[in-house]
Amino acid sequence: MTEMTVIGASGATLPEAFDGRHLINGEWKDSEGGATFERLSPAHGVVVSRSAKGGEVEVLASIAAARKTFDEGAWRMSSGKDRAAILNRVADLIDRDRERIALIEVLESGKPIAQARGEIEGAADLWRYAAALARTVHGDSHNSLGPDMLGVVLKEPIGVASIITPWNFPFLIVSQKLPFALAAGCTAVVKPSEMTPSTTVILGELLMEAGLPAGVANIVLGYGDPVGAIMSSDPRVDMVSFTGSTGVGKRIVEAAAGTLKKVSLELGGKNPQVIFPDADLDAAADAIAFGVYFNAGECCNSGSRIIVHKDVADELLAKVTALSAKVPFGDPLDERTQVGAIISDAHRQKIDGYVREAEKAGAKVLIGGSDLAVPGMGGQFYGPTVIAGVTPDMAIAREEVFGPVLSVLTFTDADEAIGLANNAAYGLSAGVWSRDIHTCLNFARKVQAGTVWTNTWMDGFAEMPFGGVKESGQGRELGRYGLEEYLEVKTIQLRVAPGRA
Ligand code: TXE
Repeated sequence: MTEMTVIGASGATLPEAFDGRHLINGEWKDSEGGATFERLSPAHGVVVSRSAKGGEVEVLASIAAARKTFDEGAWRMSSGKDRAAILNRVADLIDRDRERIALIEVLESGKPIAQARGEIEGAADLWRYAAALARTVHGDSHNSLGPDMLGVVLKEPIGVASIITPWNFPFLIVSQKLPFALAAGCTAVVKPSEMTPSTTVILGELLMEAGLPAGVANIVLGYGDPVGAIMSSDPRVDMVSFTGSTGVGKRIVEAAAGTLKKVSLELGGKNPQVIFPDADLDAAADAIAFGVYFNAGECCNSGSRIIVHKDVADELLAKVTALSAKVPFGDPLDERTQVGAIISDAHRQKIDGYVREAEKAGAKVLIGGSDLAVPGMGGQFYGPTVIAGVTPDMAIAREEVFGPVLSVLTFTDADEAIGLANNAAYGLSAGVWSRDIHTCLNFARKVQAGTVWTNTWMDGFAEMPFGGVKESGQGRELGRYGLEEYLEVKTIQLRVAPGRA
């Protein structure tokens, strides 16, 4: 690989553009007609990858390969032990290639290198966890149906899974889905976001190296239209697993309805954290700053909405604003950076639009609220932003901004806080800060969210199921539930001759 130097603030040398192709039935393929698309680094403004641009031909061939491989049965009937061995090998290869994967993740997404490394390590852990689950696939039996009947309940792989992923955590999110599908015995067609395709291509290389049979996992690069749309409607697909925007999630449900596919959706969030007056305000401020600036706020779990008791609002805001002023931002290749670039200029404008609208409606920008010029960088950055005086009627209180922007609302009693927390179409995650466990549990039971963090924010474990209620989605990833998503129940009823045993 020849090296070229780019003038980034870190002075790093960047590899030449990554060439990505489709993985169809175990073979690397260009698109028919040679169509490609390019990705500019959102931080550096240089071309970092060139990918084959999939169309109908490539997506139909991938679905055909996944269908044929599933129906032939070798993979779905393989032992959990054999599937686990492959998944564990993939995990080892991810560890081996961590730096290479992290670098491309940074270049395509603009996220800080330290956070990208954490993401790749977390992904390897998910492949290992799914490997362990592969050996636990089982149903149950019924021996109290009468003297001549025996009932057996099997858990079988659901079939061909379409896996469609977004740009914010490309390698982690594909690893929340694909290893669980494979552990269950499914075959898959995977489409990464057009913004961040390359680490999924690297994953494809690792799958082949680990010995995954041809056709079990296929990768098509390209856009939602036509690739994602066909993956959602084709009758040969049994299930769609999607992470992305709520709008596209709804379109996928419509597309899947024609053949009644199962659809699993992990969508947006407007995640509230409620801070009661007895909370440890230093710990809360730290977690709030981390939770809203992690991945530049481009995170479904972003703690973007603070609901703080009036008595401690000033003190908490002073702490959060001071931390916001110190967050290291800039070149994502700099080891110290904690807030990198915004994924695209269009998205930067969307973030700024929310901030300007809130200001017009009477909210107050305490810090940030504008683009950041980072010397030596060609990409787009937005400053860590805290907005106080937000009221429930403002768009910024209810809609997903997906940027480094914190909205602050206040409350006076617990019922009001819970009402404010539930005042959004989303229900992904929520947080509560108090030293009183009863306050925390009361909130945890009444808040409409898939995950509730108490006196902490954004911890994640392979063992703990993750997903949302309301318009944040349906279905669960991770934990045992993450495997169950890809399993179907089959009932076998046997009439046996009584007394022959
Ligand atoms: O997501 P999209 P985008 C939110 C966040 C962000 C907004 C837009 O608010 O600002 O979504 O981001 C594929 N059929 N989240 O535009 O469009 C697409 O190619 C099938 C929240 O990137 O939802 C990509 O692979 N697939 C979120 C994937 O869907 C289609 C993470 C996601 O793209 C399709 C990212 C179609 N009709 C954004 N159209 C989270 N939950 O974390 C597009 N796609």
